[in-house]
Amino acid sequence: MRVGRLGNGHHVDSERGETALLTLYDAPRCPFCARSRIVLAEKQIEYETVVVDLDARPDWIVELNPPDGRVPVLEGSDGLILPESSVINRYLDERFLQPPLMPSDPFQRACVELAIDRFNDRLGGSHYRVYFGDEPASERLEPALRAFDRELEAHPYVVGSDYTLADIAYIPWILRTRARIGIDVREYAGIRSWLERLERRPAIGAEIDVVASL
Ligand SMILES: N[C@@H](CCC(=O)N[C@@H](CS)C(=O)NCC(=O)O)C(=O)O
Repeated sequence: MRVGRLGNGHHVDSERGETALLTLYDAPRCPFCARSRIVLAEKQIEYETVVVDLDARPDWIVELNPPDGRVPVLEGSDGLILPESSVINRYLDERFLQPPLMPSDPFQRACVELAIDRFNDRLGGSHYRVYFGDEPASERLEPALRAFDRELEAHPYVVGSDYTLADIAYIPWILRTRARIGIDVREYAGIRSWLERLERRPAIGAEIDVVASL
């Protein structure tokens, strides 16, 4: 791995030391970035990482993704600039075909889109309310985890029987729940089995290492 430093002070990691066609503006602690890191790893795409300091957000990231400089952002050497983890992931899935992370059946595909669209309502919103100290976990997060657990007891992945972008959309918060919120998600049997299935994937293993290093 090559580690460099650009003139404006941000780090560049290149997985294989070759010229990268894609750059991910990234932050290790950011679960939205984790979604795109996982897809890039699943598809073994070569890319560079520019780590953005979320505590001292540089002006150039605000210019790249106005109005508030959120990460992730994917940049291509062909001029492509894409913000939004779910948009980035759909683009990567269509541009790099293997392994496919969307079902071929149109209805199943719609279900994956729905699960990703509803992430905030189903889990993300309650996760952040507890994380920011706005309410206790018992209020909405624990019921949300119980509902998620019931779904995963009914089918092995977030949508049906295959691993898709929907699993990748949820797993970063599940991996961060214990450290951020103090809930051991393995107490939920359905979530535990799902985690065990996902942990066998090197792309998820790499994200587990990121979480452990935070
Ligand atoms: N909807 C965006 C959300 C990205 C996001 O909120 N990223 C956080 C870091 S985890 C961020 O940059 N927040 C802006 C801020 O903290 O000012 C996505 O899916 O990519």
